[in-house]
Amino acid sequence: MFRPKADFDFDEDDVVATHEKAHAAGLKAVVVSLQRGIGQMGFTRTARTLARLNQRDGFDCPGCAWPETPGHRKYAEFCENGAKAVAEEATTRRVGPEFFAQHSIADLLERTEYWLGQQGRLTHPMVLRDGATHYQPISWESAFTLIADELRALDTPDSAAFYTSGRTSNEAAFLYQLLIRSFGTNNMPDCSNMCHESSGAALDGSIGIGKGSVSVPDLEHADLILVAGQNPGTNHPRMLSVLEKAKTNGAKVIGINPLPEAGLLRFKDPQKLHGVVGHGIPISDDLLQIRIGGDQALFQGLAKLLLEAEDRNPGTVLDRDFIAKHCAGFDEYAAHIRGVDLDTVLEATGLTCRQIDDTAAALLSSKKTIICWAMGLTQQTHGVATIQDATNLLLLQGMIGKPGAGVCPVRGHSNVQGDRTMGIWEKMPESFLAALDVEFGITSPRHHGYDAVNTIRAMRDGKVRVFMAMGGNFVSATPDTVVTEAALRNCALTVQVSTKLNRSHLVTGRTALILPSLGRTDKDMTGGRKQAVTVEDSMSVVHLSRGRLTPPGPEVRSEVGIVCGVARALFGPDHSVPWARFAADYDRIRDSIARVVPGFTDFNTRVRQPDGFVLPHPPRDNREFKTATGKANFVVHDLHWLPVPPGRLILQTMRSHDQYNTTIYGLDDRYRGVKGGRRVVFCHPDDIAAAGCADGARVDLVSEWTLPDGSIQERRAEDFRLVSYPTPRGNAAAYYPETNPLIPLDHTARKSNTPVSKAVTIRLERRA
Ligand SMILES: Nc1nc2c(c(=O)[nH]1)N[C@H]1C(S)=C(S)[C@@H](COP(=O)(O)OP(=O)(O)OC[C@H]3O[C@@H](n4cnc5c(=O)[nH]c(N)nc54)[C@H](O)[C@@H]3O)O[C@H]1N2
Ligand SMILES: Nc1nc2c(c(=O)[nH]1)N[C@H]1C(S)=C(S)[C@@H](COP(=O)(O)OP(=O)(O)OC[C@H]3O[C@@H](n4cnc5c(=O)[nH]c(N)nc54)[C@H](O)[C@@H]3O)O[C@H]1N2
Ligand SMILES: [Mo]
Repeated sequence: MFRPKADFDFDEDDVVATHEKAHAAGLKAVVVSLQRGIGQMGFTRTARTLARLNQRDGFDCPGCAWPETPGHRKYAEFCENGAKAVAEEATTRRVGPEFFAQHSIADLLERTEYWLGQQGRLTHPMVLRDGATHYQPISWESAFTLIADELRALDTPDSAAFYTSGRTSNEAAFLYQLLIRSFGTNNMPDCSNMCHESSGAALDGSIGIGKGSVSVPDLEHADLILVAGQNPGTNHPRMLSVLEKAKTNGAKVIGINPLPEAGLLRFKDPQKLHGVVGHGIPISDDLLQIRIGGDQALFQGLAKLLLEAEDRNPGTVLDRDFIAKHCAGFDEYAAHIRGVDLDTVLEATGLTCRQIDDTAAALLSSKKTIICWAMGLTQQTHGVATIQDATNLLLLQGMIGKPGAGVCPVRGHSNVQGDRTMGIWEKMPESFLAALDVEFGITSPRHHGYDAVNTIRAMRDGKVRVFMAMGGNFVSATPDTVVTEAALRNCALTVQVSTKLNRSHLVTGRTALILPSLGRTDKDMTGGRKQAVTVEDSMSVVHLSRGRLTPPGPEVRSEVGIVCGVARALFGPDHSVPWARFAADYDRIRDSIARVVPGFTDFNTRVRQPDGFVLPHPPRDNREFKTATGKANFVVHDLHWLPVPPGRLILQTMRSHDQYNTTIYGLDDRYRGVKGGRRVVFCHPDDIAAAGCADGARVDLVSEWTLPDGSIQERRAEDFRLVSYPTPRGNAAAYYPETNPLIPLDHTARKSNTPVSKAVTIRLERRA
């Protein structure tokens, strides 16, 4: 049985790269799920909790935003990593006042994120006063007053910033943005800024809505699915069952990834017998091991091959009707694509002519194509352009707004998409703000606020003095750790609404608060009655989520309760927003959402239908495109790719199989054959040799960033083990958050301002 080690500090000498071949899921995944559960919460609670995961009357899995298959929920629709996410939250370990009395901030700053997360659930509101060495308990009322006093003391509301991580429910998110806008700012950095912002920006410009256009049945009935820049075996394991079903129905799946990720190779569905025995079924028909940053070139190259095929056999390739009726900008785009040089495409992608021809052939013979993607595409300098070029490719064949075809950005956090729908965005459109003002008699500020990167700049420059976070781990999730830590320490007050301890509780403003909140699995009795919340998945399905477990302690409050508490202290009892009524009954929040947010009419009734309801998506529903041209836009982009400077590598920072973002579950990465440590860097054997090193040697990673004046700025992350790995030459990979100190704050994607976490220029330095 799983026994947590008494001491979680590990020695990097213990790291073993087994290089064993792996397939995703299978029996081992079931065993690991149960072990993690039992280790954290005992047998009965494990069985009860896992049985409620993603069921109609249960709670939404806090793991990822992958949807449930409508009408087909199995008894145990969970995956190994969903079970780990639940075990983290449903743990019976506790972090209360005694813990904080025992551990000073200085002591806790020495611990790893892994150790911090393993200590258990936060149970009491705590305050770190100016100059204090330890957190001390504080009452809820005093905490709310402290926040209100600091906010009122600011010169302008724009000196405060309010972060949101993507687990926050629709109800809490809606009230949170209402609090922030009532206070007078749009400074709403969120995890989406670091995640799918590039997808939102790209799709908004191309098809007039920043969300994906496909459903689970679409995937199941597609002819061709491209999975680009995504590691579903680890990060969206339930997607594999859908891909398997699609394959059974005859679909071809092509993985596009620098790494041969296990989930893209073979998959054993643990919920089926053949999944538990044998070697699993192959998922990808082809795996294109592309160079980091080469995807835009691939999509442009494929478009060129389609245009040439159309020239050879006019009327057989392009969907001329669709283009004429629904698209703008085709001629300009076609002219641009004809000028694309295929040799450049080969160099940028590192792929062979044969691979690109075969992929073009797959597109030519498909009547229903879907492109799925995640962070490998979004966290690139040219992420927005890459995604628009993927969309252009689909538009050529009319692959949007018909069954089995479309765009599929695969979201991260379980309600990150819903938080945006609810108004968590530093630049919500006028229509939303106007409706909010009418509903509540407030005047929302109209000037745009700070996103995540701009919030860090503003804190660094002393412009933001109060920082509040609704969940997440801002200091570890953001780039340029040294700069970000200094920026946070520059604040007068930092407030963290959290379920678990993390580094953001330790790198603080002059005064700091920890406000313990309920998670998805906990029973929510706010206002003395059983409350349910709602979430929106990656495919725009909104459904209810009800936690069943006894909360970690009587002091722990819901996020809704906490927002309403801050609001009462800040605005007094006579505010035009009925905060107390909202806290007493979440149905009343949903009534207001129904009047403010498009698509939520009859919210309370429709969300109680068995599978919830699907939000409108004009391109998917009626091929209606609410862009400036009123059409789906072919957007022309110059080709960008990432030549590797001599003696340097392009580093991508990614997740292991044993983490949830900054929450570290364990030190193994089973599917990539790494055991016992996280400070590893995966490199091509020839690059290891070229650096004069051997597999297993210890190196420092030094990133190089060219400043506007041409000088080079260096950043350093020390002591990583080299792991010889099948990544393209010149490309390397290592885990986040350990590598965030290497990413310059200014290294962001054009248009979306997303940190470029997947392409950092580094060199390896041998350690003595
Ligand atoms: N268990 C678990 N589940 C999670 C999370 C977690 O941490 N743990 N996080 C959640 C969140 S918030 C998110 S956003 C998602 C993230 O889900 P993913 O996007 O799958 O996460 P990453 O680990 O960042 O993986 C990026 C993938 O892109 C590939 N890649 C890197 N650069 C490139 C490139 O230039 N081109 C191409 N084609 N591929 C590239 C990498 O090799 C890797 O396979 O998962 C969500 N689900
Ligand atoms: N280098 C690099 N950096 C990255 C990425 C990358 O690929 N590479 N990925 C980026 C991406 S895609 C994302 S989404 C961000 C993630 O950024 P965040 O969302 O900020 O980070 P998480 O690690 O998911 O946050 C974990 C913390 O959330 C709190 N928490 C968990 N559940 C709840 C809840 O229900 N309520 C409340 N109030 N708190 C809760 C717990 O205290 C836990 O410690 O990181 C980004 N940073
Ligand atoms: Mo994410």
